[in-house]
Amino acid sequence: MSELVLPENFETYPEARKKAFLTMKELKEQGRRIVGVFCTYTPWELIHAADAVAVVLCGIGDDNIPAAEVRLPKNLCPLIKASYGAAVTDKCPFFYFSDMVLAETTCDGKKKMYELMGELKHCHIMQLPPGKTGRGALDFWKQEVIGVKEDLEQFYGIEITEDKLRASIRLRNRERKAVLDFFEVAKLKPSPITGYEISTVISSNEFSPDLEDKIAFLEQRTKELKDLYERELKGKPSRPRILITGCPTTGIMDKIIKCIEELGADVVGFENCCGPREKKDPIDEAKDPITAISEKYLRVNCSVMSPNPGRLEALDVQIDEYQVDGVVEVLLQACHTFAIESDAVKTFVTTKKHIPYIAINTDYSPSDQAQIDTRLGAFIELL
Ligand code: BJ8
Repeated sequence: MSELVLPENFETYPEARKKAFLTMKELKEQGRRIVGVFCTYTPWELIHAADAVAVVLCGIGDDNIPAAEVRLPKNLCPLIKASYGAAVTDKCPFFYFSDMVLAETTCDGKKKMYELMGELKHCHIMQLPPGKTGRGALDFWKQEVIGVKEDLEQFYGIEITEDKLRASIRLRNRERKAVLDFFEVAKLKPSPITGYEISTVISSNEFSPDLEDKIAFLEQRTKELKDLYERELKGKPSRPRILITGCPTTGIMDKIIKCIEELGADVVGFENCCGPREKKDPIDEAKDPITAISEKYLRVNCSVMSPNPGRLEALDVQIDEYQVDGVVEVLLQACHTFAIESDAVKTFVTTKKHIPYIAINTDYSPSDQAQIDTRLGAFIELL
């Protein structure tokens, strides 16, 4: 293998980014296959069955936006701009060292951005049907899943056997359960974990590529938190409990999640792709693997699907199970699908669940932080 080089600007990077680059470099030096992913629709089991490591690509960072705006419009979702900006400037260690990218045509902005990203490295783009229930939607999506399998096989010169797929489904279902149990610790009242810790752990790519290590870590942390609750917190008063919904919040963890907790409430749940959305829904291990994988991922409740009634059903359950006092909807700038759904979400939360709701429209820049603090502070006082 030819020697792996780090990006030109490596020495100027912050320590955390340097560390991630070195970890990924080591992985490549060990000869591991690496596939970059973005979205909850990604059929990870196929990547795992190809003996490849799936890494979540960076879609955060206000500093990644200017480079993206050279080719992308300013009035575009910051997640999309940051994803492209981090890739094109060699600031995302996961993109830099991935062999290929597996992405999906979710919203219009993302799918057009992937055309530009495809100029940088091989991007396999799965075509997502516009709805889950439309005639032929599942058959169409299943063909796309088969297309991924074939591309991985051709790209790496390997065969993804049925046995490998079945083993990978079983392992990922165990991982799902461990992640779900970790999320559900916050159902305890008062919650023994901050929403900020939940977000940090879940969005981390720092786990060992061995999923067994990740499962063990999560099981251990879940146990510690339950013990902490029994020992010190049970019976104590709880702060107001917030559920986050809307767009992914990894890029605004400090701006929104930390801010809510510093203002005196606990973020206990996430009804977005940073929460248990797909973890609650294991893959059927008894079925033909390709069919089971296709069915599972088509069930994801994302606003890019029309219609998307499953999202309100999930909100209904989560608000009750996590004993939620108020809902904060995060709408990233120019995200039309979540912005349009927010009207139905607000009506549902306030008139069916009878709890307060607030929508925060924002991007990755710090310029609106003071305004957000004021609005969230007033909202929390209401609870
Ligand atoms: S399954 S939520 S991870 S698409 S916020 S880029 S929709 S304009 S991120 Fe998402 Fe998959 Fe859906 Fe989840 Fe577009 Fe909206 Fe930006 Fe978005």
